[in-house]
Amino acid sequence: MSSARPATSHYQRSVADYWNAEKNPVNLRLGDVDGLYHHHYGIGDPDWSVLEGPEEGREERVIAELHRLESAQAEFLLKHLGQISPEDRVLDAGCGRGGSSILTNLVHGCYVDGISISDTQVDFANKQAAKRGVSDKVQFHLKNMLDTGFETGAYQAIWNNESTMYVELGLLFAEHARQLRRGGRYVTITGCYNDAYGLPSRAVSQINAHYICDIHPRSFYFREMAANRLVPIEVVDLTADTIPYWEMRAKVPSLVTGIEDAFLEAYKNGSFQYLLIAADRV
Ligand code: GPP
Ligand code: MG
Repeated sequence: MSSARPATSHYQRSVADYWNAEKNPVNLRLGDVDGLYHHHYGIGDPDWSVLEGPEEGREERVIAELHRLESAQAEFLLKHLGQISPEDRVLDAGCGRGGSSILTNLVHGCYVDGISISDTQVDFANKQAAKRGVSDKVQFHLKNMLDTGFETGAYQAIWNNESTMYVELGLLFAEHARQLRRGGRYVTITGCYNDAYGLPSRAVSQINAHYICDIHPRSFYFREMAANRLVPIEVVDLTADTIPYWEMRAKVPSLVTGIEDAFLEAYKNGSFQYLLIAADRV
């Protein structure tokens, strides 16, 4: 597998095409608030009063509020990375436009590698790092998270923020275990389908079709971590914390992408769960 051509299958190339073309206002306008461009959802209690009050400025108020909830999600993930020193290297697998990577460098001052199979995202993220003057420590690369070519044992922490549903978990965790040093930390925030519900519900299947992804069952995460020297230390069910984000997002016509009702239905019927899983590399 060559790093110069990171999308190695027809499937991966179709995913790269999606992200190379993607310009959703819900991502770009939220990112414009403070220059942290996220590709994940929000958690926490929204301030519903932003929808009230004068119509003038309402859209900006909701954008700022949704962005605050998405940043809260990234900060929550970041809190689970464990001790990170400025000399440490961390890896953002499926970095999107770079928001989580830049935030992690802001908080810890560490070296961050972000990787994506979308060259548009990698270029965008590197421009953001340059704008902030952190390109010496935060670098984005066109790479496949299943075969990065990065050094073995070089990373203190690795995370996937809503990007595991694009890959086979067994291959992913084997590569993460290789790159993490012993005692390092792996964290994911992910949407998974609930084994206790059964197989994927219609709403889960609609989410898969919308993003061209393959949402895994909850059980696969633990099975594949256990098989790859990743031992869970914390599991947080964020389902109830993310529903209000979707309820607010669904109320803003200029931001909706059409997938909001499927998320709300999937979370509310119990077929889909939003989880943080943190694991130690042993
Ligand atoms: C959000 O990206 C994340 C994904 C597309 C991966 C799928 C996630 C699941 C939990 C199933 P985004 O911020 O680009 O999405 P949107 O454009 O809808 O805001
Ligand atoms: Mg988004």
